[in-house]
Amino acid sequence: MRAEKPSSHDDPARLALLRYRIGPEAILELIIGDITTESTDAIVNAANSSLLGGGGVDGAIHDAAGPNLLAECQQIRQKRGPLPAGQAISTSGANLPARYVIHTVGPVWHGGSANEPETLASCYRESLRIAAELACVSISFPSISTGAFGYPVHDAANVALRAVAEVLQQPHPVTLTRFVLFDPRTHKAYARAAQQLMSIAELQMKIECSG
Ligand code: AR6
Repeated sequence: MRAEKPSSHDDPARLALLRYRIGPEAILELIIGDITTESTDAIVNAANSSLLGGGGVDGAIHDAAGPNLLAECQQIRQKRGPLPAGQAISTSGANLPARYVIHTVGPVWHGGSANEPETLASCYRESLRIAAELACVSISFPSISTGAFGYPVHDAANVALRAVAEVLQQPHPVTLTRFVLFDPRTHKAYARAAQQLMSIAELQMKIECSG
């Protein structure tokens, strides 16, 4: 992973844009913002197993998407039951700018010895797998599990970025992965994790220039 300078085409309204290159052609971005306004092909929802909505980013996505999103979630829920943590499913984007919403369930933080890192990594891997199946080239993630589910944000940022970087090291249909972080503290945690990740030799990451 290499850091890249934002280009002159970037929207100046993008707060705190940091950009990195992963592997041959994937771009990873960190911004501060509201994921419901993103026009990437897919946005990811940090849902709960019921799939029937909730607070935080889940509530914001359902509010912005309108009732058709809930209706789709209800149908999926009826068909397959609750969604286990670490898994993901997709719906349309309903009234959102994004074409699809990928709903995943992060782990509730129980202190770190209940497989939380593996479950959290699985959320990111599964979301990218589904995005590829849907032929998406771009996806936006929130910081899964670091709100109501209580996952410490620095640890979650490391797990999240590493999981994404490992997938995108290989050729992948998704070439833009954007983390839309809701507050400066979360953005800072992800920026720090990105910095650490760039020095991990086995992921072949090195800094090219700083954004
Ligand atoms: N855009 C981007 N990020 C947001 C937004 C937004 N509009 N709103 C909040 N965040 P949380 P979790 C951030 O609690 O920890 C729900 O009730 C928020 O600041 O939304 O995975 C679900 O139904 C935080 O950094 O998700 C589940 O029951 C991050 O999103 C439960 O919460 C995640 O916080 C899931 O908990």
